[in-house]
Amino acid sequence: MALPADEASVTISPSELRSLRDELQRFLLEYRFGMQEIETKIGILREEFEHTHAYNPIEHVSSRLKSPDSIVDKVARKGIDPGFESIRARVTDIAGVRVTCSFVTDVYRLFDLLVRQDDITLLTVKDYIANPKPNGYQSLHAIVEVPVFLSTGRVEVPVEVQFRTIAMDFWASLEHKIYYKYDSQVPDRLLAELKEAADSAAALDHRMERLHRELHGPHPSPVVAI
Ligand code: 0O2
Repeated sequence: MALPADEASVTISPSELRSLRDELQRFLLEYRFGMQEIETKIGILREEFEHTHAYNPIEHVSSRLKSPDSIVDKVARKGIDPGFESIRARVTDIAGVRVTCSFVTDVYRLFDLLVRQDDITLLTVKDYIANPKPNGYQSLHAIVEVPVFLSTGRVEVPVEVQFRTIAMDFWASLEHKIYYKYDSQVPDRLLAELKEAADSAAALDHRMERLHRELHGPHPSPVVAI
């Protein structure tokens, strides 16, 4: 069933509404399972890394499913056909996992260890660490597809995985709050200060990693083959 494109002119019966609700729940369930698969993979890497190298490269992991409201906003903003199939094809960040690492090296190491797993398909990468956004935002974004095995068979579910350091995470969450508070109309003075703060965060990341190396020597090398 397609979602109504013009909400003002549509009348839906209670049974149609129930069926639409069931379809939406079923649609979102696949993304929840995909998200759980990625969380499990990250959890295994974290535990195994700690066990093998006595080092934990992950500070914390969080995840979220996009709310139906945010999906509808994105569909409208990007002019996507409002049916489940086109949303499935075009909105690839319905399931999101954020991995906050200790150091920049860990960000790339974790990314590498995840995408080299042979059931994972890497769809896109955006490296906002090598190429920060003009506002200063940094993170490594990957859209990956992970298989989920349902009673009806195997489905490939896209999950957006964001890898970042604690300093990048601190900056992004403050910037997000400022945007929300100013309803996206942030004064220029604050924008300039946010950009400076992003540069300071990047310098701090660099410095902390150098200090860490001085204390502990180079990081353990990544596993060569999985
Ligand atoms: P939420 O609540 O985190 O889901 P699009 O997602 O299609 O609009 P694009 O280019 O696909 O745009 O997305 P991109 O650049 O990969 O970034 C998507 C997500 O990265 C955002 O999700 C944010 O979580 C984060 N992000 C990107 N740029 C910024 C930024 O400048 N500041 C902050 N704080 N976060 C950013 P959503 O959907 O916006 O929100």
